[in-house]
Amino acid sequence: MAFKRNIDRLPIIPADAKRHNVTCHYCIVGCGYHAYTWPVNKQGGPEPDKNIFGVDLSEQQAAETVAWYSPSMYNIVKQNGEDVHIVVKPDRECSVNSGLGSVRGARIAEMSYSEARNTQQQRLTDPLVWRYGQMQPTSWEDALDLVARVTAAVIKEKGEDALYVSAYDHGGAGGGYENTWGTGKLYFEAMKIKNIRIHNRPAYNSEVHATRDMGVGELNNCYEDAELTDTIFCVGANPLETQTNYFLNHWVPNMRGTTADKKNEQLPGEEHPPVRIVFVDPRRTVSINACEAEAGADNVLHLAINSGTDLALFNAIFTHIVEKGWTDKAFIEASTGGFDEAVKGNKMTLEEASNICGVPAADIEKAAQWIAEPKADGKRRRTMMPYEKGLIWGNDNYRTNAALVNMALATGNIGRSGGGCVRLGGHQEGYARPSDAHVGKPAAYVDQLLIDGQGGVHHIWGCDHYKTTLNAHEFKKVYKKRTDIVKDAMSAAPYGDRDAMVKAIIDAINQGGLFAVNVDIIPTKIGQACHVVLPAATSGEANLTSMNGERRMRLTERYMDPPGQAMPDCLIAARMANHMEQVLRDMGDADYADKFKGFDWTTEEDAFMDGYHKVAKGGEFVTYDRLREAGNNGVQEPATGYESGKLVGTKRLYEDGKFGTEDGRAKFMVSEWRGLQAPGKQEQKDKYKYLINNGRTNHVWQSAYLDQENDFVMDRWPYPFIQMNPQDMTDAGLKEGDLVEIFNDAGATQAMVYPTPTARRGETFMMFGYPTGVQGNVVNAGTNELILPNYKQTWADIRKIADAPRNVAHLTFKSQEYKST
Ligand SMILES: Nc1nc2c(c(=O)[nH]1)N[C@H]1C(S)=C(S)[C@@H](COP(=O)(O)OP(=O)(O)OC[C@H]3O[C@@H](n4cnc5c(=O)[nH]c(N)nc54)[C@H](O)[C@@H]3O)O[C@H]1N2
Ligand SMILES: Nc1nc2c(c(=O)[nH]1)N[C@H]1C(S)=C(S)[C@@H](COP(=O)(O)OP(=O)(O)OC[C@H]3O[C@@H](n4cnc5c(=O)[nH]c(N)nc54)[C@H](O)[C@@H]3O)O[C@H]1N2
Ligand code: SF4
Ligand SMILES: [Mo]
Repeated sequence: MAFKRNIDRLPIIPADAKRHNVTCHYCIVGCGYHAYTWPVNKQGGPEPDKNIFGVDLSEQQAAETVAWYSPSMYNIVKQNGEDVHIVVKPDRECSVNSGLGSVRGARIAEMSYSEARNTQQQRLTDPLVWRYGQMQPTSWEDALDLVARVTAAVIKEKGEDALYVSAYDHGGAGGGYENTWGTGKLYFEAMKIKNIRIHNRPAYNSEVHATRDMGVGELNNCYEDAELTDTIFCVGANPLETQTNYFLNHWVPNMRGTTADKKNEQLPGEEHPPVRIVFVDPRRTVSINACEAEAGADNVLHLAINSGTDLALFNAIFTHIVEKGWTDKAFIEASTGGFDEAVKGNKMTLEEASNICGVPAADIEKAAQWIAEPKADGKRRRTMMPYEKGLIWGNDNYRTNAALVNMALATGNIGRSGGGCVRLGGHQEGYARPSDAHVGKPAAYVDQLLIDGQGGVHHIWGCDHYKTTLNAHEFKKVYKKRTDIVKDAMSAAPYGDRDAMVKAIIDAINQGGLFAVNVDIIPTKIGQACHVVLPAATSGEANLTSMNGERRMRLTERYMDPPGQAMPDCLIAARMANHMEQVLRDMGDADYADKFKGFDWTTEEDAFMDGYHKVAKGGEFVTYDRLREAGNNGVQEPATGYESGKLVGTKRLYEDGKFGTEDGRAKFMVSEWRGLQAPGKQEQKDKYKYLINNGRTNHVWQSAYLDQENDFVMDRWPYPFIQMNPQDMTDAGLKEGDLVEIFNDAGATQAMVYPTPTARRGETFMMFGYPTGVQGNVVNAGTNELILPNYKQTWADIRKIADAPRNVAHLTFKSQEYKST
């Protein structure tokens, strides 16, 4: 193993170290951490009064002690210009994780920018502009002036529709209401940008339109519901690897029976049988393995459906539940509408579904029983239905989402303890923006318009389409060509002559060029095509608010300095607006300039008070001070008050049976099965041999933007893995670790073969968005009617490129499953 952390011994955290509240800025779960910092020339001692834990560290500590931290939780960073030691360790008192870290979160410290210890030296420290044929560092003033002059010239000449924007809807790492508000106010209030897309999909729309149209917000339960539930019906998700501590701290205890007291206390007078779990996923995941090990194989059912056939399965289960009379009639009557139409429209027999989904009818029937057959005491089962990207990036997204919510409504499992039909989630969330109504529905397919030569300026905030979009091969080909036209024009113009430079850029845009601005924390792949790169501060380097998958809102307090001149995104947006105002005034358009007023923020808190505090439901109760007091347990949104020095929140949505529709009734939806719906999918399936299913793995966070500079991760995954059935490998002449090309009509990419005996013949699973092999290259351009991508349904052929290279030689290709003890 080449992997080293260069740690000999670690300093003891002194008793007087500063402590900051931190919400992990990786996944949606939002585990609570504390960042401890203290001067670099000091350290604590083993005596109880000399260390932060107040215990005698010369004694052996117990196995689960909190008086401990790992090397990955340590670093040396700058705080107000001084070097300080930092330890970022999980908080035992946080109800989300109860002290658990994960293979991602436990590395927050070592993934920080450190000049003293050389970690994350890739971080951007200064604004960069294209000049003399390369990217050169410059001042904010210079970079923003260029951005504003080009942007203003283009929108004055061609209108605001010529400004294209790609912007996260979460607000950067760790979410951030401040940052979505900053960008939202700029593009939706000062301007009315229509050609805008979100970080993970090629348009500005909801991932889960249907549930919202039915009146059911997608984060409607709380993590405790997983401890109280009788059955979990988990769709297209792999929570051990992707919502790790939610799974470990709230699902597993229920499987182990350690939540029995909680059940008896909160749900008295009913039977609490051992929890059962159904997984709907074409592939066997380690989550399924873990559930079998923890709950017993008899209590776990894996419906290994054919890729993209969830809708047929849900309609069959729905139909069966209705036929058996296992619906919640009182709830349907009191709180919903459209039930009879849905029953009629979605009728599907177990056999029909079995044919489409490729799973035995008896298993579908069993799933229906586990979901809805009354318990031995005659009481209704409590069933939770979590879902994520296997459904969201799956075939016929809108209808499939509706079909799942139909099941949850029919069984009365929304707004009820132990229930919920919920997204498991991706990042920490932090959406607060002015209305997006002008964008329209369906929203513009931004990637396609860019490929078609539309747009003059492109602003990109914290996302990297080169790694993460669909039809990525084609996108990159065109994007490079268009941005090169502008680069060549810029190289030919004298940089110091601003008017000549802007004119050269505009002329190039008129010849089909595109001027691109990238706001990020590292040099990205798409950034290589950009003309201006702006360095953002990230979580921990700015104050940042966000909420997790149970709407739990916290403040992550700034605990270190951002690298160099980097600034929080909200302030970058504000400074961009200030420059736009100035430039438009210089151009003599005072009315337009006035629209860019109201960005006089100097801190993240200013952005928060202007945005979330004013526009969010319950936002008026929430301030930084109150969140600071609320600590790592924060408050569950929406806040409903501030009483006796505490924020009051909302544990579960819809407990009163009133939903988010005009009449307050949740709507059932007709959602008929119509095969592989997105253009080109069925043809691809017919033409190519392998399903290229794709998604995530435990160690890696997203497109590996930080992991790519972390030895621990790059040692394990120098290349993205593609899991293959060993017999398929033999047939294709492949050995473990070999590099293969994956190719189809949409494009080609590369991966490393990982033999996986549980993979079905002809079905592979590849890591998505990896720097050394982009799965999105082979995802075709087809979307659903609301422009939701269909990343998961991709088919291609595979051929060998090379034997396992040297940096693969040390890898293990063992199964990642574990046995029950
Ligand atoms: N370790 C780690 N955790 C993460 C992330 C990360 O990068 N790394 N990213 C975060 C983000 S942004 C997100 S959005 C979430 C995503 O979280 P998940 O949705 O849990 O992750 P994925 O691996 O994308 O996909 C989940 C499963 O969908 C299955 N699937 C594929 N096709 C189908 C289908 O047709 N039907 C069904 N039912 N299932 C199918 C795949 O086999 C896969 O096991 O993870 C978050 N958590
Ligand atoms: N094939 C395939 N494609 C997929 C998916 C899939 O399952 N399969 N999943 C989709 C999903 S769910 C997601 S979420 C997307 C992810 O797609 P992206 O959002 O494009 O990918 P990330 O790696 O999350 O990229 C985030 C970028 O933000 C930067 N960044 C991090 N923190 C900050 C910050 O505080 N400020 C700023 N300005 N920048 C910051 C990082 O350096 C990185 O370059 O991929 C989507 N694409
Ligand atoms: S489970 Fe998610 S939020 Fe928790 S530590 Fe791991 S990455 Fe962070
Ligand atoms: Mo995501």
